[in-house]
Amino acid sequence: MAKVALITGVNGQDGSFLCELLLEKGYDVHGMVRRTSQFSRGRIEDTRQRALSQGRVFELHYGNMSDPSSLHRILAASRPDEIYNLASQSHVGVSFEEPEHTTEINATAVLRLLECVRHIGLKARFYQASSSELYGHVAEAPQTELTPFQPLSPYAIAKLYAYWIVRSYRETYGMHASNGILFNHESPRRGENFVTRKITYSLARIKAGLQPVLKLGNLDARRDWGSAQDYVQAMWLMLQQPQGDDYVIATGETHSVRDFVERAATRSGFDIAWTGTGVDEKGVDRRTNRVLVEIDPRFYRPVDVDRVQGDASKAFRQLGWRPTVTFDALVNLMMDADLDRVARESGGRA
Ligand code: F7E
Repeated sequence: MAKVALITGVNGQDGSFLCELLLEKGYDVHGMVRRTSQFSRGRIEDTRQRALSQGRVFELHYGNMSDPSSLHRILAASRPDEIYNLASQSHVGVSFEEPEHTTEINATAVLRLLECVRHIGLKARFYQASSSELYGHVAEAPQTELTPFQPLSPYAIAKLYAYWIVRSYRETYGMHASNGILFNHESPRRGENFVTRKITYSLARIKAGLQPVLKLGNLDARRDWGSAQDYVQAMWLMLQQPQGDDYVIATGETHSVRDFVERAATRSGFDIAWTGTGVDEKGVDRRTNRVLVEIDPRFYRPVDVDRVQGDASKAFRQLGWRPTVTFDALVNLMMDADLDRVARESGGRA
């Protein structure tokens, strides 16, 4: 019998890669999607059509992390062996504007889902999408599973609750439940309001004459950026272990937003030089003197995590996991995908 997986947030970047991975591994896949007024299955529709044409099970269920009855219904209907909780209000900046909603989805709803699993009496293994944001005001670098958490944003504080409630259910009820403390992970499927995708999409549009300039906030923030496709492998590996546990998933390299802009600009045929400081800083194309990047204080956060760099030695050792995509390769593949996409969107004019 095929194993059954349930993915919440299946239409997100990670959900879309994970459902492809699980279908390849022979799973029956169930996904929870929110009902919205607009079509919200863009990232998974092709995979779903392909799966259905091959007679595979890839079922989508309308539900909402705020609605216990929908969680109950979906769990009872799918009876999963593995649950991947990827549903989240995933934007750290937005969490300062919608702190209660963020807490509801990223904290309370995780407890709600765990309680539903327990009450139905499912023996499902549970993966929780935890985050390097937990480290916040970083106590040490690089960060491991033992580094103290000092979260800064409403997003991170809600995710910290989720982290602990998952550990509590593991320890109290003997659930096979794991936290994947994932550092930033990107792909051409990343939402356009995250900095990496915003950079590659905007540069492609500037190149095509569709956008005048790229406006950014903090250029000096450093992140450990890996490939989303690599990271969903780690999620699956966690649930194949004899016991639930918590793992850092990261590349171990740290780069600034500025580094990302420079590499993406080079890939798209610009040669960027920086002038000015603070809000007056600009990124200028050396060849044409054209301003490509400006600072817009609207994109500053009230507080920002400064230096994120993970040490995934435990995952290397215990899961046999390894990142396969370097920083340069990641930027290049995202930049190339957006250059292609914008060329298609603009009917070849680019
Ligand atoms: O920001 C700076 C911003 O929004 C990265 C989520 O997946 O990873 C992600 O959270 C950095 C920050 O990701 C802009 O201030 C500058 O320092 O791409 P981001 P994030 O906040 O690191 C963690 C691990 C998660 O768990 C989250 O769910 O870039 N930055 N200028 C900007 N960021 C944005 N979004 N837009 C700007 O214009």
